[in-house]
Amino acid sequence: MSLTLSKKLHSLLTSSTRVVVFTGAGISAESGVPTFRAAQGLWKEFPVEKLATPQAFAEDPVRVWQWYCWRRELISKTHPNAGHRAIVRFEGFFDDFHLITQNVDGLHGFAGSRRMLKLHGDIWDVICSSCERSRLELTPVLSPLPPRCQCGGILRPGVVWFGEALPSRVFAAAVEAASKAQLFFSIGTSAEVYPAAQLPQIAKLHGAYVVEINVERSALAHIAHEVLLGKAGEILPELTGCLRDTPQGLALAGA
Ligand code: BJW
Ligand code: ZN
Repeated sequence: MSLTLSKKLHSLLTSSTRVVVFTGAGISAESGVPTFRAAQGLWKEFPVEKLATPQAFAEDPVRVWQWYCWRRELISKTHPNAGHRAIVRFEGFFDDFHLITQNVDGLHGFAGSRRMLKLHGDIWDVICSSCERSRLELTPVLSPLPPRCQCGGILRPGVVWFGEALPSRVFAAAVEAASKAQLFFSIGTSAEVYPAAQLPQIAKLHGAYVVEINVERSALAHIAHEVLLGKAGEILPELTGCLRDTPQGLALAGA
């Protein structure tokens, strides 16, 4: 695939210092992690209200944990792809760069992204429902289920379910980054889940140039200044491939 950059995007890529990348499940699709809302997505096979709500966990923690163990095992066999790696390169290009992700799979971190705002938590964290202590638990399949904390409380996956508030400091930092961004990329998200889906809107309202990268137009496409249709793992390396460091700052390769 060969990407032709618009003049505007070309100019913003070389002149912007405040850049935000906002990702969803589509960035990990090429690694083999299922997305949520596609025809073969997670929600088509498993009803969300039975698995990703606090009510579902209260009703049947073992059922919920079985689903999370299955996903943890699946994700543990995957690797970051060219899209994740291109975003790591972005971090070095722009003075004030923020990666905001809705993903819980950890692949951005495994690729080498150092600073991330994780809006929906992390599937590798476990939190005690009683004492609220949290810890990283990298063994994919836990046994016995449900796992228990040393205080005796039931441990839960460290993710944000429907009806739960996003971590307030993380969301506030994401809103601030979106508000200050000159260039905002929304990548591989259907932009249907709120409040995360407000971020591209906030960025646009504050003057950012909003670019969507997706295999199909999402719910936010109508507000984006540009939609780059295609796989994130193909488009993102083309974008970073255009850029090189110069002593004066950024330039386009070959310029
Ligand atoms: C590719 C590709 C390739 C594929 N390259 N692209 C209005 C305002 C505020 C809230 C609400 C509201 N209306 C309704 C709500 C409530 C609710 C909500 O948004 N519901 C909507 C469904 C309508 N929101 C909430 O409940 C949130 N909490 C909340 O609002 O709290 C209020 C509160 C305040 C104070 C006290 C108490 C409460 C919480 C939302 C939590 C979402 N959690 C999940 C599960 C996380 C854990 C887990 O993984 O198990 O997060 S749901 C799921 O959706 C997951 C994702 O992060 C999230 C977004 O999905 P995403 O990433 O966009 O994936 P897909 O599958 O939808 O899209 C993939 C895209 O990739 C597609 O577009 C493809 O085309 C594309 N693609 N291959 C590029 N190769
Ligand atoms: Zn505890």
